[in-house]
This record gives sequence, structure tokens and C-alpha cells, in this order.
Amino acid sequence: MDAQLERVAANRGQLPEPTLPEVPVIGRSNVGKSSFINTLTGRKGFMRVSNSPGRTGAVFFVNVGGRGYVVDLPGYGFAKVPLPVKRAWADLVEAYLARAAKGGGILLVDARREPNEGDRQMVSYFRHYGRPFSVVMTKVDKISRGRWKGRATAIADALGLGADQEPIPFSAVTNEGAKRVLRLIEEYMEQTA
Ligand SMILES: Nc1nc2c(ncn2[C@@H]2O[C@H](COP(=O)(O)OP(=O)(O)OP(=O)(O)O)[C@@H](O)[C@H]2O)c(=O)[nH]1
Ligand SMILES: [Mg+2]
Repeated sequence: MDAQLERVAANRGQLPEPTLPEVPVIGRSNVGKSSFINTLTGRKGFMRVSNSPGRTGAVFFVNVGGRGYVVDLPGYGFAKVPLPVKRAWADLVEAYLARAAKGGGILLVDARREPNEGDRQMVSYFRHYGRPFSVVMTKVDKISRGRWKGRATAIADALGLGADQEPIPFSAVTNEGAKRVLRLIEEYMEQTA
């Protein structure tokens, strides 16, 4: 994926007016959002990967070949972040999602964990704003392949996903799922409604 970091918004006032389609990448802190984007670009150091979780506190707009943006959003739910910071990030994510941008979203969920309230909130945001979305199950290299299907079903049930929304297995370590996700992003960037 041909990618350039074009803009960083640290608060709602810095969010640009929507122009091209946008594909937001969203999920719990430490779920692997930045690693996910790095895998797709084929550049390990492209987005900063946190050694300690809860580090990406801004919205990053990555221009993909002039066709649209992949957007890295702050992770939610990291306990050690002070409450005022959490509120500021939640405000930023809400302001981001309330913009009239077009394009589908990607919700990342750790293959080993049960979806939480934050994940369910994101599903309801996507539905509320009429944005199509897919769920990607990250870090599948940490569990045996034989468990993928069962985890995908459990995650889909916990999030109330439709039958056509089975979570996509993904790993930034093995590149599992990368091709499928690249196709999905292209599709989402072609969407104009
Ligand atoms: N084994 C394995 N580890 C991963 C994978 N993806 C990410 N990680 C690790 O998980 C940790 C968090 O990854 P990040 O990409 O920074 O996660 P993030 O969602 O961007 O985190 P925040 O920006 O802090 O919300 C890092 O230690 C990564 O190396 C994966 O597919 N497999
Ligand atoms: Mg990050």
C-alpha cells in the first residue's frame, strides 16, 4: 500500500473537513492498530508501535495513493491512562466519527480476548452513522489455527455482528490476512455513500 502520513490531529479542532473517503482503524488500546497499518504499508517503523500501551493519543491521517485515507485513532480502555486524558481521547474519537466522512471502518479485536463495552460502543457508532464496517481479529499468531473459527464466532456473537460480518483473522507477525484486508480497504475507499 502506497502510504504517506499527511496529517495529525491532537484535538477536535484540528480534525480536517472530510474530502476523500476515510477508513478508520479503531480498537482497544494495545490491540495492534499501529502494527496493522505498518503491515499494510510494508514499513515496520511507519506508525509508532507502543512498547507500553495507550500511547497513540491523536488521529493520524494516512494518505493512500491519493485515493483515500486510512485513519489511526486513539485506543480506548487502557486503565493506566489518567481519566482527563481518557476523556480527551474519547472526545476526539467521538468528534472524528461524527464527521460526515465516507468509507467503511475497521474494528480491531484481539483474538484472545472477549470484546468489551468499548468495542460494542464502536459497533453502535458505526451503525448510528451509517458506516459499513468489518471486524479484524488481531494477533492470531498467538493462538493455534484450529481455534480461529471458534474465536471468530465468539467475537461475532459478543458484538452482535451479521452473518456476513465474520471477523477476519490477522497477524502483523505472519502477515496472515494482509491481502484480504488490503482488498477490503480498497473497496471501502471506492464507496461514495
Ligand atoms: N504477536 C503479535 N503481537 C502483535 C501483533 N500486533 C501487534 N502486536 C504487539 O502488540 C503491542 C501493541 O501494538 P500496537 O500496534 O502499538 O497497538 P495499538 O493498538 O496501536 O496501541 P495504542 O496505540 O497504544 O492504542 C506491541 O507490542 C506489538 O508488537 C500481532 O499480530 N502479533
Ligand atoms: Mg497505536
